[in-house]
Amino acid sequence: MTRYNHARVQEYWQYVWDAEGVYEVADDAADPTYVLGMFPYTSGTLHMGHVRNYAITDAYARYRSLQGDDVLQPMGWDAFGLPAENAAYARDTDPESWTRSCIDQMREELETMGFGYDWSREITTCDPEYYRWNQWLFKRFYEEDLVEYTGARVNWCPDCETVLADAQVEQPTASGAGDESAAADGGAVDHAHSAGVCWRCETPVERRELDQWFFTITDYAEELDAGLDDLDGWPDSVRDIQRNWIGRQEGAHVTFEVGGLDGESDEDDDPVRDVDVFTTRLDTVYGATFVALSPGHDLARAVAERDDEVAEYVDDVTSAGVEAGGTSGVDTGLTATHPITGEELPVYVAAYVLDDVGTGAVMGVPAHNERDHAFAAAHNPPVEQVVEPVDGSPTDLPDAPYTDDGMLTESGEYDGLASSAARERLLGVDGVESATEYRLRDWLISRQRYWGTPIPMIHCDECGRVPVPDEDLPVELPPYVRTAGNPLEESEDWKHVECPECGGAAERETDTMDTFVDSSWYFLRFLSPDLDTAPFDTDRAAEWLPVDVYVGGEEHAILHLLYIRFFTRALADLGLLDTREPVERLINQGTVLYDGEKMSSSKGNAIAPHEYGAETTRLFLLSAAHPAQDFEWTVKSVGDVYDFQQRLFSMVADRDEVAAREERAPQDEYLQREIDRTITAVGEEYERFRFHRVVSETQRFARLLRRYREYGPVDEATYTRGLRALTRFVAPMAPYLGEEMWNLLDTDGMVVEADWPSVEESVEDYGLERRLVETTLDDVRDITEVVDIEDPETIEIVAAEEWKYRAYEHVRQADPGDAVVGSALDDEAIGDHGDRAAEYLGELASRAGALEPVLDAERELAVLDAAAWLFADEFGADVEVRRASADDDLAEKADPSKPAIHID
Ligand code: ANZ
Ligand code: ZN
Repeated sequence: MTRYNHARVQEYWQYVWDAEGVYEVADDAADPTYVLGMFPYTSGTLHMGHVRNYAITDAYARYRSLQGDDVLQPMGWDAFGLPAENAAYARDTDPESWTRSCIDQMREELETMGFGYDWSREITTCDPEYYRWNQWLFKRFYEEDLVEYTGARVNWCPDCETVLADAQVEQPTASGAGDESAAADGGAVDHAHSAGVCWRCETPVERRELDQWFFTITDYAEELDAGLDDLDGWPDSVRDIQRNWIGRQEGAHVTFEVGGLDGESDEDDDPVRDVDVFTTRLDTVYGATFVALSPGHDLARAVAERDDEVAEYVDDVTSAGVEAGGTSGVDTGLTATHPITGEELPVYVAAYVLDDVGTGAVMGVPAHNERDHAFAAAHNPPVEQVVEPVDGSPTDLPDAPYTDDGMLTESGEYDGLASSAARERLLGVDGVESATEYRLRDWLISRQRYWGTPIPMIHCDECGRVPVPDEDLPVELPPYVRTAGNPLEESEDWKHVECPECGGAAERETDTMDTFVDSSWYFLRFLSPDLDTAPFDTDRAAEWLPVDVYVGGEEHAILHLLYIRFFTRALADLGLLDTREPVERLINQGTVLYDGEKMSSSKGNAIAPHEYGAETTRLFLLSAAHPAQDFEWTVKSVGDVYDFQQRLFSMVADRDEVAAREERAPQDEYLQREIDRTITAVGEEYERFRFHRVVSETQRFARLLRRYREYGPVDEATYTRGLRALTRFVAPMAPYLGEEMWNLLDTDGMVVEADWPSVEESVEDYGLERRLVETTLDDVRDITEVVDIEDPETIEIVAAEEWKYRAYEHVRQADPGDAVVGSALDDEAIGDHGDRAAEYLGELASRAGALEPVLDAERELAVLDAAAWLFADEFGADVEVRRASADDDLAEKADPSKPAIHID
């Protein structure tokens, strides 16, 4: 047997692919297909998760390319980020050198794996030519009011010494932080309003009040939510996670008139103010016994101006002296008039009310809400029940709130109404307006770190915040200085500039952008990577977008995948794009496990992608499971895949030793059909990303080819057609093997440039055909066993009489309730068979709903005929295939798709 050694051929093929530029795609491609794997963070080594991600992407890209598409599959580097800074600090180097060396190593590893990237489009986010466009886009967003600079109570990681976005604050996990991606899938599923840990280092997050830069993603909350309904090509799980994160809430704004402000302050000449609260439980409005404001609420700040107690409390909360979400609060002494009952309610400032949720104010209903109840228990407001269980069952009030819907009580004219009906009716009342709020909050993008894109703003005492003029972009990072804080703060030369407006002394913004900004539009840069007048070419984007298939890990369900949807819309509104959704089809790959745990370097159970050979590894990763499934790495299965590669190779390599014959034989028909069937099946599996099924189809087909060859001399044309198809089945997953096999088959050109094999005769019903042969073989096996015939001499396979197929279709296609037996008997071809027909029809009618489709009479006989050699081969007997006739004693036993069998 001739051995295949991919380590020995891979460099050759890489060289040829490269020399011929086979993966480079023209900008103006006729049939553009954009297949993209999430570009890697530049950690330095490729881990198994990467390889799985890119093996999936590459297999599909190569398959589409065989199908004739012009496939763009680019690769680049998500090169900014804190880990590089930490590594540089620890190793006494600088983040740039560190990152560049990581990139070189990872690029080489990717090339070894044989992925077909268009390297002419490589991009690196830490290149000034790239991040310049982050700055340019920031400025366009700024002009469109999509940027806000505001003081905020923010999440601060004391260990990373930076602010974190909400989505980067997680609930602590048991396992501890791992590498970048391992940490990211801890599941930032809920908004972390209070206690939480840093997604990267799991240090408990603190709250700080800082001036920060935000992208106002909330402007798009409604659209981002609604758009999910149309993303049919995305996994439901990701859509659900996003929907939950955006958190659309239907409810109402209720307006309370707050008095008691008059005369106390000169600045406050407005004696009453309207305060809107947001509620999802308007039905409980009669039970409101207080109003609570968030510490950041305008009115709370106004009161703090003149009330020391309130001022102190607000101060404590913002400086993290008071835990958010607790029951702390302070009475403002103000009163709010209930818009319906006219009652005067106390007004508190309370930490459990969040600044940026709803209106930043709530009506407190202690009887029906947990947080309000807890707050009321610690302060004075009474608990007044206004909803009771419909079935009259008791509640724990006033000790515990009753939070379910029910029937209204103590609610004036609304008594007796169900909660849901009351919510609708109350919307008509003065002071109440229906409202939709979103839990999503604005995207905090500033980071007090070095290794990111400098925010292109200048702070001037005279002019305020002034954008850096476009012609001065990029604002490049100054040389790195090793310091515990933010190196940009230490770069005096860099920091001090002239104000672009007044020419006076001013200072640069020293915050850099969240690196998720870099990855929010990188897929566009690949389309025109060298363009120096704009971030991307708008016309080209119109050709190539949306991305046809995007492959990556589910840990990005919120952050990255929400940000690219936001960016795409913002860019469309800037007139730069004409599409509003970036990705048509999303594939989330599952996790590679080892001993039941996620394989990762931080767990010490990682296997290097090359340990078992690059190509064997990628083929194994694809064959082991559906892309979305987690699966266990087992050495034995890797070995099986290696053997599979060897078998395929030797079938082609040893082809000359196969004996050929001139005249056609029945098994040639069978093989022709099976080639057509397998081409169809494999194509469907590729299209559905079921690479594990591609592998099993390919294995099955290879077995058949070997059997055909061993059965006797082959028909050379048919056999070669089989081998050529086989090669193309496997080439998208094992590209080196594919090229070697193609080459040995004396085929012109390379398999990467070949066409997908064509089907000679349509095989719509290939599933039925295969099943017929399989079940008939099984039946013969059963019979030989039961009757204990060791060496059968003859096997008769007898297909049913033709009228039975007619009867079968009659019943199968009848509507339920039809008198099908009678009407079928009216058909002479059936009716002529008298009692036998009536009896058969009755039997069919009794299981009418369960009748599977079957082949027609002629097709069934042809399929069995062509498969006869398989029976002869397996049982060493003469095989006769024929149609039953009426006087046949086997006729009674033969039904459509269930031939009668007689063995001697
Ligand atoms: C009155 C009420 C009565 C509420 C009741 C609930 C139950 P959920 O509950 O998560 O769907 N809310 C509104 N704005 C808030 C803010 N800025 N900070 C904290 N809480 C706020 O969210 C909706 C509820 O959250 C709202 O409905 C409001 O309390 C509270 F029996 O209003 B509800
Ligand atoms: Zn100025």
